[in-house]
Amino acid sequence: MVRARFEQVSYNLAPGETTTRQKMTASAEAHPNIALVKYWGKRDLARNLPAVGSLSVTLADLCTQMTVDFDAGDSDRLIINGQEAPAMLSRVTRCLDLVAGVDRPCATVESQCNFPIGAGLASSASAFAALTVAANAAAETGHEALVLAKIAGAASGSAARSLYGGVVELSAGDDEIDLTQLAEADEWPLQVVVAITAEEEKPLGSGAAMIRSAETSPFYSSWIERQDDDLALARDAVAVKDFVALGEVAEHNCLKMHSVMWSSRPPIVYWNQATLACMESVRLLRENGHHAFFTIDAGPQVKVFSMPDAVDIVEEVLRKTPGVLRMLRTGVGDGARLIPK
Ligand code: 2P0
Repeated sequence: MVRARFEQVSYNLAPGETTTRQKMTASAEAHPNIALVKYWGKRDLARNLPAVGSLSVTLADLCTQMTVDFDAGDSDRLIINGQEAPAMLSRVTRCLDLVAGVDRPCATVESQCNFPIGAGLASSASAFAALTVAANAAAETGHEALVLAKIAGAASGSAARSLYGGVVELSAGDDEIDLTQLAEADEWPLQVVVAITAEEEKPLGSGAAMIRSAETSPFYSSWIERQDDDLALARDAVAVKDFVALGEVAEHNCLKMHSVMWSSRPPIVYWNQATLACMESVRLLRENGHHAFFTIDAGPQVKVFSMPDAVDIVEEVLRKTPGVLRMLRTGVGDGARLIPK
């Protein structure tokens, strides 16, 4: 376990007067997660409580590294991949307040992300999971993982799941969420190939899109009502490592969520032609006897799950699919953790 570093630094208070305070800093990394039973809809907007439970797989190779430095500057700062990022700052500030209290010193937060941000690859999940772990260590607040998950979830619903590795279920209670790790990262060697079909940021953020769906889609209420059935099917499939059963419920749940989006007013369509072409490629793979299933989030990228014996053919078929720009390939990863700075 890497501990937060505390350095003694001097601050000038007034001309000629100095004092010594602790400089509190720590770094953490977290991976995005891909939901197979999706979170779409909020029960409580102010607290960002999800309307439904969800079930996800944490990825191994996509990663956000976050350094939190409570450096007692005049205001919080956020730097993402070397650039000042004021747009996300208020969410970061609120998250730091929840971890370390509103009386905390101001912080400089630096984030490095090795995959596209805001493009339907759950970059906010890995970001806020890493942020809570780094802030918790830097401020020595000693919160346990479930508390950090709840704080991360208040910033970004899916971020709660990235505190944990492997296969994770988020339960949505009336008043708070709960999290259960259903399988460890090394328990089931699922493979994920992400087909990138567009690199730009999505036109509508998922938070606003969820609100629009709840207010306007005629299918929203049945989406909510059926979610527990899908969660039970997915949980059972994970328990016995039934890839085909997991794939069936995952594709069904994904298409149901997108039906809610499409039937919103105005419609929310994150897909492009390559998204559809990838779905067809997966169907053809299955027709040829290869076990694979897809899922798609609030963006045009297609995530294809397979077992190790099929991952090469999945990658080859997706590479040849019209409109696929590039691919990312990964296995199942661990939860958020501290790293050396
Ligand atoms: C999920 N998504 O379960 C679903 C599927 C996108 C589609 O969670 O508003 O960025 O910050 O709580 O976590 C993306 O939504 O939403 C998401 P907020 P978040 O992964």
